[in-house]
Formats: sequence, C-alpha cells, structure tokens
Amino acid sequence: TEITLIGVPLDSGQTRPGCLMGPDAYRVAGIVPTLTGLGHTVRDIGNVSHGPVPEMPGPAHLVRPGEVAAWTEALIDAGRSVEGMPVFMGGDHALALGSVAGMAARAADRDRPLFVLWLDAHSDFHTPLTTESGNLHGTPVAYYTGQDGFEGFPPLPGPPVPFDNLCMMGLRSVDPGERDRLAATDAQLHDMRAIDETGFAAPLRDFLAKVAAAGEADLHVSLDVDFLDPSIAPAVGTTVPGGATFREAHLVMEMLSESELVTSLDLVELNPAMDERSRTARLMVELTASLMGKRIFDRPTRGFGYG
Ligand code: DIR
Ligand code: MN
Ligand code: MN
Ligand code: MN
Repeated sequence: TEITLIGVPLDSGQTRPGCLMGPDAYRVAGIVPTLTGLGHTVRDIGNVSHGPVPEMPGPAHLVRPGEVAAWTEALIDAGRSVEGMPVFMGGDHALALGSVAGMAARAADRDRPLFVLWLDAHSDFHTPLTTESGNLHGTPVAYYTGQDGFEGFPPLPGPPVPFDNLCMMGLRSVDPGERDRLAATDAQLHDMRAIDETGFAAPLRDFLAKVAAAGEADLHVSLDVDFLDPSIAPAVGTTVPGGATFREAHLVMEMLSESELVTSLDLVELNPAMDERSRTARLMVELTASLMGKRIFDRPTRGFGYG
C-alpha cells in the first residue's frame, strides 16, 4: 500500500495543551520504519498548517472556532488529492471535521460511497449549538453527516456521510445533548455494554460485510486514543474507564487488515505531554501496524516467558 502520512498539529478542538506534539510523537515512536518494514511505501509529507483564521458567528463559549474552521479547510485540501492511503496523525479529534469531509469528497470523486468506523469512547455528535464544553473535538460526526449549526465552517466539499454507513464502537461517554439525536439515526452504535456481551468480532464482521457488499467503496477508520482502556493508553485528556483492552484493540485492527477494505485512517487525541515513556504513542503505532498487516507470528517472541 502507498501510505501518505499527514502530520496535523491541531490542538484547538479542546483546551489542554499537548496534542500538537502528536505527529512528532508518532515519528519518534517509529511509525515510518514500522510501516516500511511491513512492505509498504511510506511518504511523510510533514506537518500541514492552516490558512487565515476567520471571524466566526455562533455561541461565545466555543473554543477557538476560527482555528478549527481554518484547519478543516486545510485538511479537506490535504486529504482529497492523496492517491493512496492517507494517515492523519493528530492532533485532537477536531481534525476529523476535515479528514472525513475530505475523504467523503475523494470517494465521491471516484464514484464510491464512504463508510466510517468511529472507534471512540465518545460519540462526538455535538454541534456548535449543543456542545456544553465548547470543545469542537466533540463535533466532527455532526459536521460530516451534514447536521445544522456549523455556520462559518467550510461547506461540505462532498456528500454528507449517510448514517447507514457509520459504525461506532467503544462508546461509554455520550452526553445528553447527543444521545437522543444519535439514537434517532440509522448509525450502528455499539456501546461497551453491548461489546461486553458480544465482543468486538461479531459486530465488526457484520459492518465489514456491509462495506464489502457495497462493492467499490472507501472505508475511513477514526481511532481516538480514548477508545483504549486508560490502563494501557494514559496519554489522552479525556480518559474513560472500561475501554478496549490490548488484545481487543489489536483484534479490531487485525480484522480490518484482513478485510482489505480500509482506505484512510485518523490517529487522534494523543497528548504526548501526558504519556509515560511514549507507551501510548508506541501502542498506537503498533495498532497501526496490525491494521497494515502485522501478525502475531511476525512479532518477537522475546519477553513472553518461553525461555
Ligand atoms: C465531550 C468530549 N463529549 C465534549 N468529547 C471527546 O466535550 O463534548 N471526544 N473527548 O473524543
Ligand atoms: Mn493555529
Ligand atoms: Mn473523539
Ligand atoms: Mn474520545
């Protein structure tokens, strides 16, 4: 696969500083040699930046909306023209306003539908009008599905993502302002209550079968660090207990790899200032490796206690 790494030092989707170091943390954790070692062609285009920051209408408590709007514009442009597989290295989850909108436009340019797998503790379905925190990292899903309330943001460059094409896994923190509107949609919502009962494999297999049945289709995966349990991934500002375990997360990535359906990826919400000796960054790189074809039989056996 031809992979294009896009560094996105965006931290304006929330208030805690640190996410802007994410792209470099992935580089330091070896994302390039890890992926080239799997036989892929990797091009790191460096970090992108945004253009002029517009004046924004909308509620006064929104956190840096002009910057998020400017990033959205820049990321739509950065992703849309990529030929192979873009990997957006964030940066907080506000980057997904632009990454997913750009991927939807790219898919439409190729006459394909776009499907989205949202791996997150949160549903990120607020609009600028419903968010209580004012943090726009809680809004990308509403933006790219075409909900109202995004005045001043770039118009979607392609079709909105249909709810029917959206699958969320890992949910365990959904705000009252999001819950009813989300439940009324056709999105496939797998909260941790459901995952506890079924595991990840069965619902993921169903979703991937649906994507495959669409024929020529694109699939974007948005991986929020807080999808993972805080015990294995501490470097995120919004930890929520009860997330995916190490093996659950790898299984999801391995199944995605075997499906050969994934066409773009977000790695978001890593805050290197909160990490412990890069362990979260390294885990995210290893999960990306599993998504891109690394298997248990490729992994070193040292350290497993077999002597
Ligand atoms: C929360 C945070 N729902 C908010 N969302 C996060 O501020 O609206 N998403 N952290 O990943
Ligand atoms: Mn800026
Ligand atoms: Mn998120
Ligand atoms: Mn989250």
